[in-house]
Amino acid sequence: IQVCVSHPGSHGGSTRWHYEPIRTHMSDRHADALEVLAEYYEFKEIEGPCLAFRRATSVLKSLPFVVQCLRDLRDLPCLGEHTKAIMEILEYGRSFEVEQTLSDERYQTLKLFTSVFGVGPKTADKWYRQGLRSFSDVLTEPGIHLNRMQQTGFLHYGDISRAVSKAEARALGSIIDEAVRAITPDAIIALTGGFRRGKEFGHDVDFLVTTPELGRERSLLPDVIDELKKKGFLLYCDYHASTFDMARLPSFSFEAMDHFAKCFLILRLEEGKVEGGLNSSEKDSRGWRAVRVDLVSPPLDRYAYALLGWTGSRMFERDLRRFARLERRMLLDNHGLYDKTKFLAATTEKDIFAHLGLEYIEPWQRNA
Ligand code: DCP
Ligand code: MG
Repeated sequence: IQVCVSHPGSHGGSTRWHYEPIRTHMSDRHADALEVLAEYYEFKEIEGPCLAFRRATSVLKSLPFVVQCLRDLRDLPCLGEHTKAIMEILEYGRSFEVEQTLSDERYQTLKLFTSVFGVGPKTADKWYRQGLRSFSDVLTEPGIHLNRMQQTGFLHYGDISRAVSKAEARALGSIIDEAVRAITPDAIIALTGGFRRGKEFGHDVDFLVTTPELGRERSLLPDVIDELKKKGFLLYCDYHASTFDMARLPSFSFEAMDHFAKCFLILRLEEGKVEGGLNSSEKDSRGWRAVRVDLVSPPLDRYAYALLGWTGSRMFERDLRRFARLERRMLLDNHGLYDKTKFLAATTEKDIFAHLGLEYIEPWQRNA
């Protein structure tokens, strides 16, 4: 989780740094190029190269300098054979491999279809194999059945595919705060996800909500959802009750969702509630927009683990789990940290880093 390399500017000295949100035009360009290739393999469901490109993207994003020549790539971890695209950009100003991918019909179509809320790579691929290439193809194809999530995805497509700003996330924070406190005044609420890491924009807004009373969190979300509905904020709700079982050990699979109660929402956000206005197109005069919001409700004794897990980034979480497993012979996931079968209690994220024998890493340092 820490990149340890020789900085090109230093003479053989070793520099350590964390994932940091230091972004430059050039490193963005290289990282974006590799992300396209990662996505290409993701759509092909070939995990190895997909993960390798994502790792390489993370390394590039974490560099405190701009990659300007091949020498800068020397000694960097995780870049290996995946430097071809970067080398092409450095040499010719563009990458042929990336351009080829971007003009690939299957890539373009899957990218388009998976941009709809509720449409994953499997459905997108199924539609592609049926010969569908555009939204109108999908919406007019007689044999296609859209589930409720996908119908909502198409209905609010413009709003949901538009980035959520920090000001909008703050406004939603107040709405959630008010709704949760109307149910239990002593609730504990935290902003998680990309906005907790200090990102300026996100695709949704993630919150953790719980109560000091153990067990009460199991029925908290249904009450909060009712409250949001009563206040006219709720456009869509997909609620999953808790299936959390204290006795179950963490899973090895990173991608598996945790078992806490959670809901995937679409909320109506009024212009007047957002400082500086909505992040909407100029022509949009409705005065409101739809925003994706996730609420997760862990029991208080697992709160720190849920907070760490939901703060991300995904690659940071993956690396932290890998570190726990390989370096410490421990198991970490959103529910807890286990040394063999012993659960290690934690009330804060700092406790978890201490259990792992790591220095505390601030949320803004977990960005790549
Ligand atoms: N997460 C997880 N397991 C999942 C989904 C998410 O552990 N199956 C964690 C890692 C993510 C965090 O939750 O960083 C929030 O998920 P998002 O998809 O909302 O990702 P971000 O908030 O980091 O980015 P953004 O919402 O801006 O796309
Ligand atoms: Mg998010």
